[in-house]
Amino acid sequence: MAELYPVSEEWARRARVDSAGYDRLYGRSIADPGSFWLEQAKRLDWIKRPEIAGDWSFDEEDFHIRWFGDGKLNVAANCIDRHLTKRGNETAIIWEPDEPSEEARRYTYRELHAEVCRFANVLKAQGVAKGDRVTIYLPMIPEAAFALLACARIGAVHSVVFGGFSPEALSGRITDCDSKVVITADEGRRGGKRVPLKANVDAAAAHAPAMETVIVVKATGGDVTMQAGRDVWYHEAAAQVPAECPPEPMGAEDPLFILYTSGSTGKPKGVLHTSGGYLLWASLTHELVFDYRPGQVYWCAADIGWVTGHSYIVYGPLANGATTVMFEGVPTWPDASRIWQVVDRHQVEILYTAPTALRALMREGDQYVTATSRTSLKLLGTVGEPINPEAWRWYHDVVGGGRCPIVDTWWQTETGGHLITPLPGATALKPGSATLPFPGVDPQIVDAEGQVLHGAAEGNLVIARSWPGQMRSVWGDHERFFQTYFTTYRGKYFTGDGCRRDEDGYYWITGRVDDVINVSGHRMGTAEVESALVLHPKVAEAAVVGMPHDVKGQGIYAYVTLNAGVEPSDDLRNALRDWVRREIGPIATPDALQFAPGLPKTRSGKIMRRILRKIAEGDVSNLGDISTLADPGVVQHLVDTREGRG
Ligand code: 6R9
Repeated sequence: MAELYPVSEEWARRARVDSAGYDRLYGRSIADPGSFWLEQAKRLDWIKRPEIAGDWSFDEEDFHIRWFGDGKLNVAANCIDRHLTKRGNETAIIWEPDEPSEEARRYTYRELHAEVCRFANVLKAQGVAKGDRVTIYLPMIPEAAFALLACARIGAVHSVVFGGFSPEALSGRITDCDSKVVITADEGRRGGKRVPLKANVDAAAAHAPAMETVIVVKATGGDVTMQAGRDVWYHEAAAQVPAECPPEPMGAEDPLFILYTSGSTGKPKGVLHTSGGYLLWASLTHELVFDYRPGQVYWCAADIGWVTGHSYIVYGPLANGATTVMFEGVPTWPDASRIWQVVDRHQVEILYTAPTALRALMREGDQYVTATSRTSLKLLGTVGEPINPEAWRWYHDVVGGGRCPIVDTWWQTETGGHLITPLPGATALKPGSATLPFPGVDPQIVDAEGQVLHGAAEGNLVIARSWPGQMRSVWGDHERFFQTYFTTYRGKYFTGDGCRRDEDGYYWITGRVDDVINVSGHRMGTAEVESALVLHPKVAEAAVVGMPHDVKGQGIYAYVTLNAGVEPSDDLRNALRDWVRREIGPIATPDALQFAPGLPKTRSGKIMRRILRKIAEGDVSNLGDISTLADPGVVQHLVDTREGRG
């Protein structure tokens, strides 16, 4: 039986929600969602308060999802302006630079207001208007937060592209949402290394004809080429505009942002989130899951390029008037003490990070942790992938000194914020379980035929009703939205995750059941890596699967069939790994690449990934039924030449 960590008496007493409180909230949210959500909506500042909560149907004939559809608000005003009278002089953002010897920078809510207004005016001066898409390709500098909020202020739709993505990946995303303006920096810094962001934008330009203007933030002072008529220095443009910009009134269902994410097939999808429901979800979950109290220093150590950075560095915390830490660097540089030093330096009380970072730090040894104080810490959080109980216990015992509850938050780019998660004053914890649904969330476990399984059960995780933070569409392809998420199990949102529910009703996410690999908490579609590989002139065919990886959770294992006459070699293997890195970005680099004269296929030509996964895992004793293969002989050959065998 799994260990149980009960809620401490102090947490039960002090927290916003205790166990009875959770039962009440959850019960009301399911029994009477209309009045429950209108009540919750009061936490936002509305220009026009909504009178309708959810209005949705997951059925094909009448498919639609709307929340607070008659409400009007501005997201940036909710994150900044409404705090000015009470907390104008309190710190909104603490920015911790890559280089530890440099001073951290702090912005009060009043300063944030001025920065965001100025940025918004620069965008307006460049012709950006309500509804226009703006691509943001920035490192983790304060301007990244300013840029998001500036878009929200004028009603432009931001699309953040992670700074680790290649020019090819960037141009695809600029083109897909037709953004005329791109915001970047001269260079980024991470772990003492420079990332040539502006040069990447220049390289992307050839394949991004929509791009007309590039706004360049001077971050490092590194050399860049400015193209006259297209490129604008941010600091020069900002000097010419006022620090006041009225917030644009937006419908609750007006788009707030697009964020591209990998699915099992095709190109990355532009996940679309709208204004009212998303902000409500980000803000409510941030307050209840982290039990956030005014004045606390809160740090989510994600990158703004991922949804975690959107919801839990920027929108959720700032909507709640929090002090949010933005960290430019990486956990392991200059050494494995960095995270804990930053915790001490800024007296961080709430820390939110990913299992992959914890595993990487754990293997460096406890001394990097115990050399620091960490007495400020009260609560720890994790996100991105299932956390193995060993890493959970290390986080709890060594990092948190046994004092801090851990909230293991399960959610997705598509869900906008946490869906299955403990509440620290309410939920007894089990290492490795995301525990129980947040109020309003109706999870079900279904079998392959869609039968709902009750009680303790294992199967696929679906969500049976809409919640305010749910994505609203795939940018430019509403049909794909419906097809991807609502056709596997009719009338339900399919998460793509496998899941077990135990006898206490706790949920245990078992990982993706589709062709998505979770590398260090980042989603990679196998199809994306395969199409990058087959672009190479020497490659005939490629199949990519996930494999277990000690630190990354999952690694990428590629099987490659070469064109006739091309000889496999170590040089070619390295060249192909580099090729993928250049096509997509470093996170997509295959960890193992095996040359395969043939791939196991059914007679109808379908690649049998089940078998490739087993070989990649090294689990070759039980390959199951291979009798349907067109040529069973290829399997033995793959087993004999497996990468990293022995
Ligand atoms: C927020 C985020 C979503 C996928 C999701 C699942 C995995 C995220 C998890 C978790 C187990 C957790 N995942 N959190 N699995 N426990 N606490 O990560 O969004 O990048 O879209 O990934 O990540 O497999 O389906 P995203």
